[in-house]
Amino acid sequence: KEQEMTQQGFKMRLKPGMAEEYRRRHDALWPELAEALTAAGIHDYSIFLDEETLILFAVLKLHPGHTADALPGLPVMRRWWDYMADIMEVEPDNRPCQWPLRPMFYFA
Ligand code: RM4
Repeated sequence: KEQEMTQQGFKMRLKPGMAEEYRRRHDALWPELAEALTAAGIHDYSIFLDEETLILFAVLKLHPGHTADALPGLPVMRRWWDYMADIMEVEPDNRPCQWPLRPMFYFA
């Protein structure tokens, strides 16, 4: 069977008035976090903001054999989530509230 590229979409939510700060922090993504995402098999990762609802729409691709499920156990991921917790809606442990999105269309 041909190995398929997996694509995932999900949403998160920004706190009001934080768009510029969110953008600033992601423009300066920590190199060690970028390395961890790449090592986990994540690529082509984009986040868009719906200014009206403050929904952050994320879409990413996962290489076959990815280890994205292990990311929450990495100290650098936890440090990033702690750092972001003041500007995003988060769970009690500071991971961002995250809602999966249903794939409806893909055009390659
Ligand atoms: C996001 C949030 C996500 C992380 C990206 C890089 O705002 O923390 O969990 O994958 O940053």
